[in-house]
Amino acid sequence: MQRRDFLKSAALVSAAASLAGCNGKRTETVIPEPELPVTQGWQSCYVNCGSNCPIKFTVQDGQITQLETDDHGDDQYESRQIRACPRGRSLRQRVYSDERILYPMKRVGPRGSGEFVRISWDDALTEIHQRLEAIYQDSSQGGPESVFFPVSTGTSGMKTSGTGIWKRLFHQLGGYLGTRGSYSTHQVDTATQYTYGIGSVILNGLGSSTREIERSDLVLCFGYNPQETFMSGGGVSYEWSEALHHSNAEVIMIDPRYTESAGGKEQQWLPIRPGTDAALVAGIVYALWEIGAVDDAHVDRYAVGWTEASLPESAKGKNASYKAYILGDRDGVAKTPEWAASITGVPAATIRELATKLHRSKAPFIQMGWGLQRQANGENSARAIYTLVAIVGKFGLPGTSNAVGAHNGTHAYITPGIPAGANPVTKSIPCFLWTDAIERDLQQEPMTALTHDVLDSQRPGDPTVQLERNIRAIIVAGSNMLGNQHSNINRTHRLLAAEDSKVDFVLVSEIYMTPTARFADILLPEITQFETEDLVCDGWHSGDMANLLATTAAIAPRGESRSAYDICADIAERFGIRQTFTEGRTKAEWVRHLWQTPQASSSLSLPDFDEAKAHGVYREYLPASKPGFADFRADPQANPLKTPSGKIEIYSEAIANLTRDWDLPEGDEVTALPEFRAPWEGGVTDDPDYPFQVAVYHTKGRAHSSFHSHKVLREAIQDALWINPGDAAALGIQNNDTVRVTSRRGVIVVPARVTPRVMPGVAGLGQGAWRNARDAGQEDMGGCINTLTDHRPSPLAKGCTGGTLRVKIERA
Ligand SMILES: Nc1nc2c(c(=O)[nH]1)N[C@H]1C(S)=C(S)[C@@H](COP(=O)(O)OP(=O)(O)OC[C@H]3O[C@@H](n4cnc5c(=O)[nH]c(N)nc54)[C@H](O)[C@@H]3O)O[C@H]1N2
Ligand SMILES: Nc1nc2c(c(=O)[nH]1)N[C@H]1C(S)=C(S)[C@@H](COP(=O)(O)OP(=O)(O)OC[C@H]3O[C@@H](n4cnc5c(=O)[nH]c(N)nc54)[C@H](O)[C@@H]3O)O[C@H]1N2
Ligand code: SF4
Ligand SMILES: [Mo]
Repeated sequence: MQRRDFLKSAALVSAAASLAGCNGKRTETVIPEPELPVTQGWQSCYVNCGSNCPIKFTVQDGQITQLETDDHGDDQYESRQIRACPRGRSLRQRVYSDERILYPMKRVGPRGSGEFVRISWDDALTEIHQRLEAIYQDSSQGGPESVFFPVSTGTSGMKTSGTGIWKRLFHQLGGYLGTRGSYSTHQVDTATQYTYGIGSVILNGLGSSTREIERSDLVLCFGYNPQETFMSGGGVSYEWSEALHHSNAEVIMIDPRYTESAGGKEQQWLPIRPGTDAALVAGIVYALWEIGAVDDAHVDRYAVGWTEASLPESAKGKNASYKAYILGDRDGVAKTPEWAASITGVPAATIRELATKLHRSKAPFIQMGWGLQRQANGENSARAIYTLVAIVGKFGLPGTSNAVGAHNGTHAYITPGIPAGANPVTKSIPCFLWTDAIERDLQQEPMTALTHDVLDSQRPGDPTVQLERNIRAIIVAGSNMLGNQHSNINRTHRLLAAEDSKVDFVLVSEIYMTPTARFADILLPEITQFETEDLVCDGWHSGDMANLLATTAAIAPRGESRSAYDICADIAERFGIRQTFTEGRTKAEWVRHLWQTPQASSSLSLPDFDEAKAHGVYREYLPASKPGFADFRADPQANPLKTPSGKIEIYSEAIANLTRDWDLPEGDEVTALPEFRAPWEGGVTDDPDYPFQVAVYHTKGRAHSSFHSHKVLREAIQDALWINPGDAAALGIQNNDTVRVTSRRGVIVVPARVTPRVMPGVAGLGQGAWRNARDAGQEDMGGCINTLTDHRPSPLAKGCTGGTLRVKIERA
């Protein structure tokens, strides 16, 4: 029985009893129980953290009074409750935040000023229609190619709300300029494509399950912090701690910061200068070679380019092998542990010890996170770590990992969303380059296939593809890119706020008044998930516990907020395509319809929809996968990788060809081997003006910028600049002092946290804090990392380099 029903019947019993008492037929006194207007139901924490944890809500008098987490079942490892982290538990503050946008608004001040007036929905829709129609119909400089959606991750997991709905509408209106890659993993995806043959590290089936750690004797992690980045109780952080609990493996964490994941067990923390992992790998490989621990024949069997013999014909006779690189045959620099120590900050003796440990280990579990690849040289850092896997040679065995990560590649349930349809515009740019498509005069100086990796899916491989139209309209739904999450925010501010900005129209549909919302011309209020129903399945990083949930609305929409679906249906109506957009269904009807759509890979026969809504969480444990590359190891001929050679490509002929064809900006270099190249504002750069590197990280206090407005989280997890006690003393900085942090792009003002948990010469800063500056170039009192970062893309992937920066730190 539901608690609600139980309460009702209890109330009826006591009412009956007291009535009986009045009639004088019974004598005992029964205290009447009031009937509580309490309802409970299920919601989800939709956010881009990789999971979608179930949330149980209680509503009283039309207000959400309490949130709890998954409470089903016996909570054993294989039937575990998918408990929400503190962020999910704080979601009441999302619904009732002071920052909620409750009415449509129109900008009155300059762009970015945040000055708006309230307007009616009717006026908002009319203006959106007029502005968009003007741009779509301008055949000289407008048209679909000039409409743009920045990367939008805030509604990940939603099936009938959020970004996907907006994209459906815009596909039907004529499309928009496409993007490729993500801010998350563009460099490591590219590295994985060229080295292992698959262009994504997420849900690709290549990696090992975290549970392999139970059978490992050495866990070696490069910038991997699952306890903070994958916090779902159903997911990877739980698997990680359980696996370590059942394992005798030695754990070594290579990270500029001593992270949450490094605490608790007997582990070794090796602080490393940001952006130098490829040098560390080279030093380790040299040390392995030095002690005779590399079996050339074994490596050559599985990989291309360790020895001269395994190089492709085009590369032979040029000292182009990785071994030649290590020994310095081409550049005269042997990549000894001493060489690596001078770059990375990891002592040479420690590098030699590490090599010995890898040599002795029977089952090394080598893993990497992605902070190390959100860097100027991120592709080569990731490729170098894959190279270490190949050269150590112990992959595909129980207890090992090939460094791809804990992505089993198996979803038990895939709930379809309202189909977004295809984008009629076939041209796309790497997602990080959108501000260039505003800044450059593309009619004079187009972005091309060879300069900016512009692609046209209808003309694959065509080097003459180019983008000649600037971005004129920006549609933001589920993203904080304009004001916070894209690098060098002061530059974006200037581009959008200029009197003569090429961008004619910025439409933002949001829940909160975010730094991006402040740039809107028209700002629309969207509902939160608690004000609607939807379907949820596990996310892109839910580990081996899958889940499925039908959610219900807890409360009526606040203010005049509306669902993306209803807003888009009304815009579609103005364009005369309402029926095409809705297919005759309301949002609620879509949810029911989608539930009845056969599940792509579910092993569960789905119950009736209404029953499911009352039931809550369905879960399915996915048996731990075999270690990544098991089949490839067993028989590399029969089970080749999807690379051109079928092997692990340490040397990439495809990249060598790009270096010949591409037109790279000065200072950029793309190398056929994963050679170390110092990042432009790197640790080996001697820069007295900006003496500190910054280790940028994803903090447990937010998912990116989402949750920033939850005051309870801001109190619990201080946004502060980590600084080593030695550095702090030299600068006269004490714990909690306010500091001014300056880069070549901007200034932030934040408290300092003096802690030995960050290495000397490096400061630590969590990303995602909301920028707080009215004008471009003004000091940012909110402490947003992207006030400091540079917008220069990485050379190969053209990805986000938001972890490469140097700063100056002073007491404010
Ligand atoms: N709590 C929380 N969880 C999240 C997110 C969030 O914002 N908050 N975001 C989600 C998303 S979308 C993503 S993409 C993932 C991000 O997952 P990651 O990219 O893996 O997370 P980061 O914290 O950026 O980086 C991981 C670690 O790398 C370290 N590091 C930085 N630079 C270097 C380097 O050059 N070398 C080495 N060895 N280490 C380095 C950082 O100090 C950090 O501890 O997390 C997801 N989960
Ligand atoms: N320097 C630096 N920059 C980074 C990173 C870094 O490590 N360093 N990390 C990068 C990474 S990995 C990522 S994934 C990106 C993430 O950057 P974004 O994709 O911008 O993600 P969020 O900051 O979470 O912003 C999501 C927005 O969606 C809104 N939202 C939530 N629900 C709804 C809804 O139902 N409807 C609508 N319309 N909006 C909704 C939220 O209020 C929030 O403002 O940031 C990147 N930026
Ligand atoms: S782990 Fe992610 S999905 Fe789960 S409650 Fe936390 S932020 Fe939400
Ligand atoms: Mo991300």
